[in-house]
Amino acid sequence: ASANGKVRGTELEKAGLLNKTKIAEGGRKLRKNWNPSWVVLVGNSLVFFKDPKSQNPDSWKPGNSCPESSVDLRGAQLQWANDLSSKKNVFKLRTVTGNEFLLQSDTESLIREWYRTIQNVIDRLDKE
Ligand code: I3P
Repeated sequence: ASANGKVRGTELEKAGLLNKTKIAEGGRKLRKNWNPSWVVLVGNSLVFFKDPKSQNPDSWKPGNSCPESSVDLRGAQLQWANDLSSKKNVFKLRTVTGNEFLLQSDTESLIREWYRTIQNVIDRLDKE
């Protein structure tokens, strides 16, 4: 645990609403199904919630809510993917297990900020 009492790797880094679709599972292509998702970057994971109640800042904490799914960012790859969608401001996240997600926002500054923050976590994990 660090000086402020939080166990390293469990700090909330970022949270917000993005459009999300999963496009592959274990390398197998899936049919797109875009949905708004409350996305939380905490420690080494990106956690997805579909419940709007999850937007309460306390609800991401362990035991307080039920995430839809969670992605381990260790070894993950990020790339801009405007060629993979008719939507603008889209990037693709690929996990080591071959799961692929597209994340999108109409607000360019917002999606850039997410890209940068997730890439920083991936880079940090690569160096461990
Ligand atoms: C898909 C839906 C998606 C679209 C996708 C379509 O149709 O319109 O929104 O992705 O395009 O196939 P359906 O609802 O019938 O499954 P984008 O919004 O990202 O363009 P795609 O097949 O070219 O990926």
